[in-house]
Amino acid sequence: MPITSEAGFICPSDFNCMGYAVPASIGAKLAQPERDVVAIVGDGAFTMTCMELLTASRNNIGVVVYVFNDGELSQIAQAQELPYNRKTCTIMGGLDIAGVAQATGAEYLEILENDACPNVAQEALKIARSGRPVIVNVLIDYAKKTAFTKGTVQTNFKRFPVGTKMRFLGRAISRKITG
Ligand SMILES: Cc1ncc(C[n+]2csc(CCOP(=O)(O)OP(=O)(O)O)c2C)c(N)n1
Ligand SMILES: [Mg+2]
Repeated sequence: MPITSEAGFICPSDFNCMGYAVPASIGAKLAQPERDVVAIVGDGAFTMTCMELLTASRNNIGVVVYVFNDGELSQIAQAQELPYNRKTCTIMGGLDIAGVAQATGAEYLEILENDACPNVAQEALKIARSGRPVIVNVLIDYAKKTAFTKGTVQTNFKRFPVGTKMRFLGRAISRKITG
């Protein structure tokens, strides 16, 4: 993702703490009201702090929150599927994102296909600039493994001592065979 301006990107890069995006975007907009502020957040992380949008509505803080909605904690599911050959507890119970918008007074938009991106993004910015927060529900398909998943699995595996490597590999293979 290209970052084209100074101080143009903030994230909780220490422990990648979920729940950061919505309140952080509100804080950023309060600090620099003349700039557009856009948050990108997974549906799991959004669930943690989405009600903060009520604060944004009440105070006319126009942020745009793009929720990457796949119904799962995908980053964890992808990392677990390889060694465990199944999903453990990563499938969520279908958050009604339009309902969150209604509950908090935010505007609700959707991106259901790639082609919709430019128009919806323009519309979202327009509404946000008028002082109303906007939730954009973005349907995401994580059928392919993310670069993060590939990287962390490889890096962690490489760091294991030989004995642990063998143990993990043996378990993964036997789970693949026995299902
Ligand atoms: C507070 C907190 N708890 C747990 C984690 C571990 N964790 C990292 S990614 C992730 C799943 C994120 O799911 P979602 O927000 O839906 O994003 P997706 O991976 O599906 O795009 C979890 C549980 C974390 N980073 N922060
Ligand atoms: Mg998700």
